Amino acid sequence: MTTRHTVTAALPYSNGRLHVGHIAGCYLPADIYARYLRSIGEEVAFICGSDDYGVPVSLTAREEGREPAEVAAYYRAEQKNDFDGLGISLDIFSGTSATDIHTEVSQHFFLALLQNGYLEKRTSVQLYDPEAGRFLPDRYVEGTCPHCETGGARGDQCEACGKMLEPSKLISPESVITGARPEKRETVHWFFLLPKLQDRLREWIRSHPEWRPMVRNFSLGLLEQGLPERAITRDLDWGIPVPLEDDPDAEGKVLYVWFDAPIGYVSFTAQWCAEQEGDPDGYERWWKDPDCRIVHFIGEDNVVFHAITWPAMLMAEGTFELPDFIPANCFLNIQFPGEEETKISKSRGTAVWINQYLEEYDPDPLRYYLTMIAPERQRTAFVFDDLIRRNNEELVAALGNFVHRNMTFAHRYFDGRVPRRGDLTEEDRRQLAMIAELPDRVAALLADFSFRDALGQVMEAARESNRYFDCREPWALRKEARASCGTVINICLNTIKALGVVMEPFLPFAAGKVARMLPVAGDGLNWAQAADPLPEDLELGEPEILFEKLEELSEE
Ligand code: B3M
Ligand code: ZN
Repeated sequence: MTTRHTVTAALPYSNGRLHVGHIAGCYLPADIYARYLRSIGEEVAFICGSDDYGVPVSLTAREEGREPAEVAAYYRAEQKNDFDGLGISLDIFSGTSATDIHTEVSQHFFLALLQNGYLEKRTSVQLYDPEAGRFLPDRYVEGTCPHCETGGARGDQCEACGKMLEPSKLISPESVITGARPEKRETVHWFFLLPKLQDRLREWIRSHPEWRPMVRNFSLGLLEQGLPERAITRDLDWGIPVPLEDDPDAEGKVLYVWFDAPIGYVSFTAQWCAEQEGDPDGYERWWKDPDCRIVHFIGEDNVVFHAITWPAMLMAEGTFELPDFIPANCFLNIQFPGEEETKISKSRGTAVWINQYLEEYDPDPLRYYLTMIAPERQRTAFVFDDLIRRNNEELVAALGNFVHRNMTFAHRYFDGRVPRRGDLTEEDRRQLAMIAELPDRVAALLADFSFRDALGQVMEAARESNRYFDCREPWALRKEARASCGTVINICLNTIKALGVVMEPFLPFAAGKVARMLPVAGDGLNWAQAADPLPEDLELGEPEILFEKLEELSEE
């Protein structure tokens, strides 16, 4: 059995803050998974950092009249606050322009690929803005997608059909800087010879029937069409320099952002190992050991890069393990009151920002709602009033209520201690059986990346537990059958313990309160011991409210 897992979440471009779409896409599922693995006692490296180079950050820097490095550092810090506020339990959140380690590892990859015969220098024709006097790589050009004919497609990838593009293939291209119609000019670049790896890639993807169709079929489809050679360098002044000092062609060239970005997963792991253990080579146990499972959480627009180009880079470098699983979520749309469902968009102002949310609300309700509507297999829509409603009707009314009614009961009538468990009725046995199998039931779904269903099971268990409480009527038993009353409360407190464990990956803040209310010595609140009985007579912590009832939004 695996005991070590490298869990990564896509690197956010450091050119903006995070909104609910980012979180639902990959950061929350990755966090749920990492927390679950830790709870079952596995070793985890949960790695992320900002994606600083290339056109996205340069363009923002242009708009904001600042240097790209400054923009990257600013948004990286803001993103880190958002992650911390939501309890995204990353082991490291670095950035691709934050350290020299990333530069070194990226340049190593470039040189290894060159040496192994997977890179070749080519003279290529690129778009050039005569007014700005510069080349226009990637998103510096927009136009109509040659595949699906959607307008406004970016030069690197069409958002509508997901295909990778070349700016020179766009129909009616325009410079994003000046709006000018670009000219074609020759320039030298290094090309990644992807066709050489096509067969290996196909074989490898075929060997993973367990992947989601969105990842597997989409990638196999691209392989079917044949992979093109891709330029992995750019004429830009913001990026990692091509490490060929003796080659005049390398002057002014940097690595393509999608070349260095996934390398960030490795370089941030090395940075983390250096910081933790003083040994940057420690990253090898997370990346070069076949017994370590590598999982990349991403959004739907990043599939090509994680299922094809990044694995191809790893194959070409030759000393790394390939990813084991690539859970990709679809996009999250948004719907405002009285309006149609729409894409989340910064420029159109259709987004809910994490920092703004956290100014008013607790993180758990958002984590709950985003998991319950997770776009795991299709796009779904974020509706703020639904978040409020589900907080009130589900978190407060089912989970919070069960915990609160039992904690207050125990404090009031059992001196704030776990009462003795006596003879069991049929219902008592059924409730105990339910909590005994709950951890395995939730675990099976988590291991299968079905987070939405897993959380559904937790909530169903909470509802069933309320039914048990109501049917056993401890308030009535208290007078005529105190021992039975104690048994019921004992079973309910044990239920809270089990619920506290299985809710932790999803609702870590509430789970922290449960841990304070049931102060089990040692590491009693872990997955394996979720259903082990609480010591009788254990002194309970003060009752805490797990979830606050929220007011529906007034029209603003
Ligand atoms: N920076 C995120 C995006 O496409 C991109 C992910 C990189 S993961 C290596 O929005
Ligand atoms: Zn398209």
